[in-house]
Amino acid sequence: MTKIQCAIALGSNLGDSLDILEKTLQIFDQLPEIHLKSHSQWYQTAPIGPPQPDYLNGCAILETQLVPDKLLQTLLNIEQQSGRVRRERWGPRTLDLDLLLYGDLILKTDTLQIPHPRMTQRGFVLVPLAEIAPNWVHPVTKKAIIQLLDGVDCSGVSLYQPN
Ligand code: ROI
Repeated sequence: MTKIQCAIALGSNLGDSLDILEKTLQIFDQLPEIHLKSHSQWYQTAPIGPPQPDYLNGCAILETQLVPDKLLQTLLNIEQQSGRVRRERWGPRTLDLDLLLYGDLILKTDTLQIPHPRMTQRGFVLVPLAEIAPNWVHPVTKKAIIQLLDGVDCSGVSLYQPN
């Protein structure tokens, strides 16, 4: 079976976000069906949507043989393990995992849209993704990630500095 490279966005603004995100990378690495190829640094980002604490955001590149549905299910399971009780649409969360890109697949079902429909507008996704996959061509816009960054306001996104 062929292995597909996928891009995942990670975010947290509730609880010990740094610890939650680092543990999530470890979980990725321990799953037999997923290989963690690379991950970005963490970024502190101003919340998009209603007022709430700043987020920590980052991105990871995974290699997997899981079909998109199974990969999504795996991501949801990991979210739940990290203590997320329920998903309020724009509310704070202990862990949010979004499937951004699955090779060059374009897919739209009732439960899953790939590429992620809002990734091209979000600095908190594009900045970390450009760090690890600047030349990945977004299959819908046909633009490389680094090009997509051009049109997006990234003023609320800065490298996280632990103190
Ligand atoms: N805002 C930022 N900065 N980072 C996120 O991960 C994030 N996730 C969300 C909403 C509520 C849209 N805002 C966000 O789901």
